[in-house]
Amino acid sequence: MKIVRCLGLLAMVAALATSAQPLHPAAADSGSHSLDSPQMMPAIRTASVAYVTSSQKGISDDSAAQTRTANAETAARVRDEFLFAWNAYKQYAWGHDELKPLSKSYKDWYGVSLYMTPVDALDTMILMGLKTQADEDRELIATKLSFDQDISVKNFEITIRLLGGLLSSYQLTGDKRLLALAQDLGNRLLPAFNSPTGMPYVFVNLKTGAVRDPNTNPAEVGTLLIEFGTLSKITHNPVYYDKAKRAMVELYNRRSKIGLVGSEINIETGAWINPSSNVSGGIDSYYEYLLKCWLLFGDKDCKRMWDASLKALNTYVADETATGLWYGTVDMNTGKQIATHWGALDAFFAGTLALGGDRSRAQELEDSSFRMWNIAGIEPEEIDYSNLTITAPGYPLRPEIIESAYYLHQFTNNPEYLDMGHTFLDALVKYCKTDAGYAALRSVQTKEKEDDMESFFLAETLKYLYLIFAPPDTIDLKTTVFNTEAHLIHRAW
Ligand code: DMJ
Repeated sequence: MKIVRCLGLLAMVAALATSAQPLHPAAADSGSHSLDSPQMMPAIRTASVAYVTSSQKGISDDSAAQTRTANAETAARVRDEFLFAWNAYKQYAWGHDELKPLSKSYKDWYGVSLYMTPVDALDTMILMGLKTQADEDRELIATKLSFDQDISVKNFEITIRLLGGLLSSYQLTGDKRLLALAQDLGNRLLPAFNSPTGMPYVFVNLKTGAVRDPNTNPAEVGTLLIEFGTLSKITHNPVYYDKAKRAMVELYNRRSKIGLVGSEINIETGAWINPSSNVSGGIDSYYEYLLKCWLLFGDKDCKRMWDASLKALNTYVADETATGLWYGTVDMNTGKQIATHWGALDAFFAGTLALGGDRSRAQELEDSSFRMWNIAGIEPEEIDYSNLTITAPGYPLRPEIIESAYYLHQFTNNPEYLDMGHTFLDALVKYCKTDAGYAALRSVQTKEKEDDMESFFLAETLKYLYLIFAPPDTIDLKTTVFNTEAHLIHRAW
């Protein structure tokens, strides 16, 4: 059923494909002229897994029914772990950005709280059917969160976590207070785009609009359009879409002759500072958004940019080796290989490939990432894939390999991805669970913990893990796109 839906979407995507051409922001089709009325999100099924009782277990000896029951039990287990982590946040960090699980305290990124964990966690709670917690969380956000703060914030992080989280939860609940917060935040972030090229500065002051740090990377420039574009669609004000789209196009237009981008760029001069090219952190979600902005907005420029970029990546960056398929690091101008590194962040790319229709490479790549996970029984931040040795041993509770397993399970229904899901869940519980939430690992080799539970653990890691086991029609991928922080955005236009 799901596969049929996705094939339908891919057919639509293919039918609308056009040939690659250079893009000029002024002429680009922003798609911002066809704004519909905001609609609430009808496209998710919440927590049907909650209601599988023991009397229903074994209701049939049919193996599909048994799989469904087993999956429902595992999804309920994931939900219990989410609740455990959330309750620890409530007990020790309520009203603050993040829980510090070892010291049983909290941290605020910028001295004052921007309610990072409450906003990031809210749509996961709604999805899991945790209504009491979601209502309490929503009330906290709506009554306490204020962006009228004299602080310089990272445009990228605040966009993907807070703007994305508020918009998603607004679509899911219809609570206009969340939309008002999102619009206020969007307006306060807009000055970030006031650069000579239109690409954003790294930091923007929420009260004064002062900007700083012109040296940035493709991910921070090109991972804004889902959130800003959705704000435009809902508010009928094209300014957000146009600014974020221009930034993405300006970056794309600075690709090398062989179609690749580097890992550091100055947004005042437009000059590249670092020509290393890969799909790793710092570039990763730029590629993700080229594809997803096509799927969410039907923006043909995004489709052209995605197709051309994917071709360049598969030509120069993909590396088929004795240890599997990987995407390495090459010089953006020559395509010459610089490094054979792969990491936890890179693991998103299997899911993006699957979403883009290349299931075969996606499966191969996910197998490679799973090989990385299994080196130490839980995923290191980075390995050298030429010899499968760990080059960066931390694990900050990242979601990407789980996200990719979710997409692949959706598209293939292959039980291999359920097995992966069990491996992920068991390892998280075994190595990261503390008596007050979940902790990052300083080293996957020693399993030494770190006093950190990033908000994306509740926004993404446990959401994708839950979705692997939830009924396949829980999310309709034909009408819903996840932003890079796993916030659900419904295509209501
Ligand atoms: C999240 O904030 C987002 O997924 C981002 O795109 C990359 N890093 C973290 C999770 O690892």
